[in-house]
This record gives sequence, C-alpha cells and structure tokens, in this order.
Amino acid sequence: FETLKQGNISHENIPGIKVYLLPAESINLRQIMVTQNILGIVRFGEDEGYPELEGLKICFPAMNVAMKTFSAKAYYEIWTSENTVACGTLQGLQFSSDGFHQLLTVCLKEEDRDLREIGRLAYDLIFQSVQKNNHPNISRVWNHIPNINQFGDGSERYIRFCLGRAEAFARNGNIFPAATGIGCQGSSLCIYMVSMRKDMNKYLENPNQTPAYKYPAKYGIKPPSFARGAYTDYGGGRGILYVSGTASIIGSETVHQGDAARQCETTLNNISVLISGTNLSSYGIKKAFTLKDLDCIKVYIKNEADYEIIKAVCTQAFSPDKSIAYLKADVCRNDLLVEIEGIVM
Ligand code: 3EB
Repeated sequence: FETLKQGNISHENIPGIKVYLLPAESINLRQIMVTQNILGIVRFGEDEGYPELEGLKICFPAMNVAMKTFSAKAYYEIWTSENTVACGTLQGLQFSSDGFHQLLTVCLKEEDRDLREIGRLAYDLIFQSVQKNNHPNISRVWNHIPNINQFGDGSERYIRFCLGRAEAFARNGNIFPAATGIGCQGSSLCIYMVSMRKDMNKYLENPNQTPAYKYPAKYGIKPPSFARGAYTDYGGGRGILYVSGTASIIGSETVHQGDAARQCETTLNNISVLISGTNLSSYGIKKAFTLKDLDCIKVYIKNEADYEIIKAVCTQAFSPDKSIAYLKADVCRNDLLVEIEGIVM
C-alpha cells in the first residue's frame, strides 16, 4: 500500500468512482470482475457468505450483510473506480484504494462483548487504519447492528453502540461523516465505509432536523456520531452526494408513529430538503437535486406488512432509471418503521 503514489495531484485528476446496487439475479459477477476495477463488494442477503463469489480469486474488500430482502434473493453493492485498485488487510479489516478513495470493511463477532466495547474497538481500528493508509477523510459509513432494539448491559443495544462509537470519535477529532445505522441479522457488527485521501468532504445537515450529534440525552447517553449527508467535492463541478440513512424525524422527534406511509413521505421530504439547491447553497455547493436524482437507494422496512405501501410511495418518488433495494431491517428507534438512503453520482 505504501508503494502507491502519494504526490500532489490536483482534484481534477481524481479518478471517478461509480457505485452499483443490483439484484443478484441480474448480474454476472465474473463478468464484472474481469471488466471493472473493483474497490469492493457488499452483499445484502439472508444467507451467510458469498455464494456467487465462491471459487473465484478475489482481492478486494468483500462483506456479507445478513439482511432479509424483498423482491430479490440478494443485492450486490459494487464499488468501481476508473483507476486500478490496490488492496490490503489490517487486524481483520479489509481495505482497497485507487490512490484517492479508500473502501474499508470490518465485521466483528460479538462473542459476549458489550456493544459499547465492540463499537469503540471497531472505530479505533478504523481510525488507525485510515490514518495508516493515508485516507483519513471519511465520507460515508454504514453501520449494521444485530438485534439493534434489544436491551443489553442496562440500555438499548443501539445506545451502547453510540456510546462506544462516540468515545472513538472523541479521540479522533469529532468530525462526523454521513452514515447509516441500521439493524441486521447474524451476530457480527458489520461496518463499511468510503474515505478520501484529500480533505474534500462537506458534511451536510438538514434544517428540519436537529443534527444527530445534538440529539437530547433522552435518546441516548451519547448522541449518534453522524451528519445527514456528505458531499465529496472533486472540483470543476464534479462531486458525489451521499445521503445518510433518513427517517421520519422532525427536530429530534419521531413523527407519524404507527403510520408507515406517512413516515415514508416525511422521510422523502427530509431527503428532498437536504439535497435541495437552497440547502446545498448554504455549504457553497452550486448544485440542486431532487429525489429523481437519487441512485443506489436502500429502503429499510421494519415490518413485512408495510412493504407494499412503502414500495408504492417510493416508486412514485424515485426515478425508474435508478436502482432501489428493499431490505427488511429494524431501525435504531423502535417507533421508526422505515429508513431511506441513497447516492447522487
Ligand atoms: C436518525 O435520523 C435515524 O447511528 O449512524 C440514521 C443514520 C440513524 C445513521 C447512525 C442512525 C445513524 O437518527 C437513525
């Protein structure tokens, strides 16, 4: 990894990356692997492991997130770059880089440890790794937490996770990336993230939502460490906008308890406001996006019975040209029925 060129390279020369989110049935992974520079692949499916990758020699971060899916057997999120990619491992973390972007995956088995400890351990390792590899500017993180709403060690497991994560962030500058925090199956905390070699991320907040890191104490001993979005600014009008996991929260309160359709509409409106020209201009970003621009959309649905209504609302809102994965997962607050995220590339 150290052998990668680390010269002064202007932003304009930064290789493009592209993310694909595709149902397992529709892709030929072998084909993709020979034609693309792959930064990493994350598989969302109920079964453990990578059935479609078995027997193939791979040299990039590959992670399976145990999650039930609607309408497809599994989904693959495939990160590709215009540049060739180098890969490595560090204490169980897997990472790759095209010289500018780093993709990192880490899965930690719980093994009777408190989620506070595992959250802190995971993020301490992550900060160590991104600094060692010289890609310290984290754009976007996904946190998959088993049994997220259950209680353990005196508080909800998500609250324990937030506490450990906050302790690691406090030692590392308290700059919060865009993120998703969501339930999963299995018994491992699974995290993946993208980080940049250069300091070119702008972290976004939503004027309609309290910044999560300022949530009042009734939601947890330490508030969650994330921003509502991140815009990675490549210069010259190029950029990628990562929309964090978004839910039916106004201010810091859950709204429309028990009503999946209205929670979905509030969530979509929160995303619209976040990516609007009005909001982006307050960060000096001369761009304006709508829901139709959002791609690689993940819709996390808590209750199977709400799938049809949520899908109907989302089909109306999003472009048929973009990819959407519907996944079954618990959300960090028990009263949230849906969470939605996406990327504008
Ligand atoms: C929310 O707005 C919903 O803990 O990293 C969304 C995105 C949520 C990220 C996290 C949690 C996280 O508070 C939950």
